[in-house]
Amino acid sequence: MTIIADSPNTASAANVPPTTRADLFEWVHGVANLTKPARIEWVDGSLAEKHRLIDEMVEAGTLITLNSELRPNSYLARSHQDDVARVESRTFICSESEKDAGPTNNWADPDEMRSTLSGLFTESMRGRTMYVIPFLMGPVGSPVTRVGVEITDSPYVVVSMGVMTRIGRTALDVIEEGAPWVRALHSVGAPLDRGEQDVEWPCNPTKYICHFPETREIWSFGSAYGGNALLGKKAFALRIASAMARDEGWLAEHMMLVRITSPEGQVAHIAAAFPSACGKTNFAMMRPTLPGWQVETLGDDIVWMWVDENGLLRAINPEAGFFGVAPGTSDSTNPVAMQTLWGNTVFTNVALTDDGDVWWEGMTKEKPAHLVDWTGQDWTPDSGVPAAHPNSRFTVAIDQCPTAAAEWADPRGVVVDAIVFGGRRSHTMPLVTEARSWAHGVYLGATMASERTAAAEGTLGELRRDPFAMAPFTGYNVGDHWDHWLSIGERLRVSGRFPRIFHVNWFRRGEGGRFLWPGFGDNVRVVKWMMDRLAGTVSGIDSPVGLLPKLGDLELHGLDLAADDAAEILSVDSAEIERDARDAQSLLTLVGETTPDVLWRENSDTIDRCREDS
Ligand code: GTP
Ligand code: SPV
Ligand code: MN
Repeated sequence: MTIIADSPNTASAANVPPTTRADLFEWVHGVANLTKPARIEWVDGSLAEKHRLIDEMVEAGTLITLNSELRPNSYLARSHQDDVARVESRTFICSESEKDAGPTNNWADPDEMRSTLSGLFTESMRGRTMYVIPFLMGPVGSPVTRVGVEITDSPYVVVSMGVMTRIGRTALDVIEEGAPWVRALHSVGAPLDRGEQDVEWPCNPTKYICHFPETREIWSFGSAYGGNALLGKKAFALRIASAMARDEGWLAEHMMLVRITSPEGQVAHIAAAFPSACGKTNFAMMRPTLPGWQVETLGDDIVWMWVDENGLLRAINPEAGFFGVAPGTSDSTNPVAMQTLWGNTVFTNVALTDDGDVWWEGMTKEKPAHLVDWTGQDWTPDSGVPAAHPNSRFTVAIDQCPTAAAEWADPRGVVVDAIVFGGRRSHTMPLVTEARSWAHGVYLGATMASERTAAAEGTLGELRRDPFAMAPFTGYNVGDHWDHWLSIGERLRVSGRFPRIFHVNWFRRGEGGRFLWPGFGDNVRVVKWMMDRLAGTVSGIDSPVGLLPKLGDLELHGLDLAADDAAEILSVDSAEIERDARDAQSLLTLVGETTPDVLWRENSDTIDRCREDS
């Protein structure tokens, strides 16, 4: 780490920053002049630097050191109670024209927002260190790899960015070579006066997460949590990158990425888009219950895809770590995650056990008799509140994942064989269905819906349309995003190798609200059907939502699933699908003239099929 100066105003010629890029140097200096930090540090990504920052955070009470015998080199952070998830209502797309943001984003005039933000950022880093983090999204040498620089006044963000992305010299070298870079400015918005005692989780009740797609800029104020603050993630790798991808002809999507190998050696790469807290990490780390099947992990949250010179859809994971949902993770649901978390992990908002380890709802069948909950209060099973926040998370490097594919960082990426959409739907959508064509698949993605989770503010369980699981993440007009997917389809005609598109629903419920499908490792049974479809060894049954598996083609052997439940979960009720298709029309109408005609046609075809069916 290079420490430039105690104060930006005393920066001397001897303390030159580690860059020759005038635009970078000037930006850093301009931000320092605005935010007035006590000092500036250029982050180099070294282990020594990480340990120093961690030690400082332990000293400040931001991190609690876990029992090193149980969880080596691991820490617990407790956030402010009002800073626990992404804040979609405070997230803005500040494109020049409101139409470019589209009706599903919060738009704000870029000039007005710049002036609001300039006010908020004025002296916002007073008394704090301003860290400059060069970071790379994607492996060096990939055609879609992009670089950014995050400025932040939060050491928690620096350490987290170091796990989630490639920070420091590697990224700076790419900038030095002349690559364009994304400006990502972050402040917790909690200036410290001289002698003032800092709090454990500084933040500000006023929050703004702002994106300027034309100038490829991010300004984030007031939150230190997850996607609000780790700007390489949702802000860059999805909102800004999706706008870049539209302009440059590729795709930036909210997806996990895996390689599947069957016992017979059939290999496929699957990319799946599920909304937040709807099963991407669990799919990415699946331990299959069917013997001989293998799932290797390439990514769990974000995928960047492009059509290569041979007309094949290739994909990389631009991240280098997992920021995964803790609750529900256990040795039975996700043993691979439990192994990944053996050490070197930062946990945020989970509970602390009496022996200095972590716990969250669903980790063990039996609840511990005593814990300290995520708010720092004593907790017992009678407390009547969750011990871990429902959106509590772990931050850990991909290299710790025992099932990480060797190619997870291959700049050439992998060829995508299947794309899967899915959401949390208590009813209506079957366990799995296959799209009839690329256009029908784009329609399924565009109209997908899911019940709200704790990953963002909002009413839990409320059904909302979440096109491509990108509702909070598309940095431009959602209708143009649909059109872009259709145009990618046109380009795949060169090879004719269209990934098959599926829609899944692990979350259908039966009487009493119980899940009909066991999920997790048993989802491999659905994957097997997809692989059989790719190999052409099974046919599907036509239905209004697409092709369904024949009951006999879904491997249910060894599963404790009542015959009625199996039939129900694979069934489609035309009346329900028709109601859903009509409901989806309000989104197509809202998006208005930007909605591609093809999607209206797919919608009316769906309704026609429902009519024929009933
Ligand atoms: P983000 O990180 O917010 O984007 O979430 P994600 O899509 O990666 O979701 P994740 O895999 O972390 O799962 C979220 C919650 O759903 C966890 O509590 C899981 O235990 C639960 N879950 C995941 N897969 C399944 C499944 O197949 N069946 C059931 N019933 N629950 C699941
Ligand atoms: C999500 O909400 O989809 C996440 C967590 O992956 S966050 O990084 O906070 O966006
Ligand atoms: Mn996510």
